Amino acid sequence: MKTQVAIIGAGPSGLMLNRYLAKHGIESIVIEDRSRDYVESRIRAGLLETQAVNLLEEIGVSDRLKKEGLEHEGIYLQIPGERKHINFKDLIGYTVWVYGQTEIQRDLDHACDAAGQEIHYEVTNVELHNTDSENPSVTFVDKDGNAQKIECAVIAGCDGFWGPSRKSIPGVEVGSFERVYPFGWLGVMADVAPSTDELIYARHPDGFAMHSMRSDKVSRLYLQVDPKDDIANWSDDRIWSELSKRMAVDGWELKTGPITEKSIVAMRSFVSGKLKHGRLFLVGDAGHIVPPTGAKGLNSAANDVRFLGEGLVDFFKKNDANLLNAYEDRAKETVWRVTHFSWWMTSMLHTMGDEFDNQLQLSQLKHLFKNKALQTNLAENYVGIR
Ligand code: RFL
Ligand code: PHB
Repeated sequence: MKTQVAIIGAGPSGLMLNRYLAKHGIESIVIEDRSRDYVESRIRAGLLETQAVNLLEEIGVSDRLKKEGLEHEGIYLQIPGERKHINFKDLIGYTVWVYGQTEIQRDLDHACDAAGQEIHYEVTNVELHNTDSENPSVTFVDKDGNAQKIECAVIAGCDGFWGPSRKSIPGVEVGSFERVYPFGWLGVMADVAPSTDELIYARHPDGFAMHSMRSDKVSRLYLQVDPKDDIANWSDDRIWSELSKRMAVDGWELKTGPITEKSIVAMRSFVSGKLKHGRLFLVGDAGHIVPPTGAKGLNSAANDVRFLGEGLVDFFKKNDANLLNAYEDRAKETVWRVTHFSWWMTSMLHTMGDEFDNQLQLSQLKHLFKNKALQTNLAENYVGIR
């Protein structure tokens, strides 16, 4: 096979990039090691910032998002006894959108179907070759067991944190940073109307709790837990009672309902030492990971897609490599901003350390509840104005 860009990974990064390139008349081939069903049903992100919504609109996959998504003007932050609304729209004039990653994935898949874009699912033995030359290639074994080769001008590594692209870069460990947090999130999806109009981020002495949603009938909730805890230790009753306790405020009640999915995820921050090696470019989780407290993973992936997409358009259409060569620096500036914001939100809201740390967190939240400059700073980072 021959194409301009070989895209490894059919998650949000891979397919957003595929659609962006297609819109600009640039050809790409996508390969993915999982099945389409598996990728479509992976429950993850829910919160989209303005620039991600703009990108989806630009590549023609925002119709359902605009119809079924929920536009939110702000979030609630909470300490025991006090819930404070931070209104982004009033503070800085921007809103955010609640729309599940499963839905974005489906919309992207359907857009690829409509365009006749082939995606090779369930491939194995993916290997990258000659990435520091002008003729890189990707080899793999297709679903039917046939050995395949894609010859291309550029490889986009959109294969998430565990994929082969980053690992293929010599010396990538140099300048890579990782922080593994001593807690995880237990996430549940429940068939019950949300008990709140906008997201609640609650700090509680027993641990962080969060209330998000997917629609007016489906709630998404999270609890801070030990990352090594076994989900089997968490009955539905125990989950609801812990959520109700950690999010309690006078006059408010958490509605409960059937839990349809529950799992525990570890939390880490990671920034790759390199996002580029010759003609290989890392996009999204392949190059960087944040804890979900700032809702930045998918949003910064969209940011990478725009920067790489712009670089590739100049490269293929104007024979100008300047923007493409600037990709790593442009992307990393945002990556470090969201890395700091996600770390800050995580550190302020999760229970860790001793009583001194607890008092510092509480003091910071109380200060934020009163101080408009701090609220504006949070709002700008949360909606992604950079
Ligand atoms: P993905 O989604 O991991 O997709 C990578 C794809 O590459 C495939 N792959 C391979 N393909 C071919 N060959 C191989 N050898 C391959 N190895 C892997 C994988 O199967 C997969 O399909 O990365 P991508 O596309 O960069 O997208 C990143 C986002 O998925 C991620 O950042 C977000 O989900 C993070 N995140 C959130 N981000 C937000 O912006 N807002 C949120 O509200 C938000 N909430 C969350 C989140 C992540 C969470 N978890 C589970 C970590 C909430 C949670 C709980
Ligand atoms: C979600 O809806 O899954 C979600 C929203 C905001 C976050 C994290 C997760 O910060």
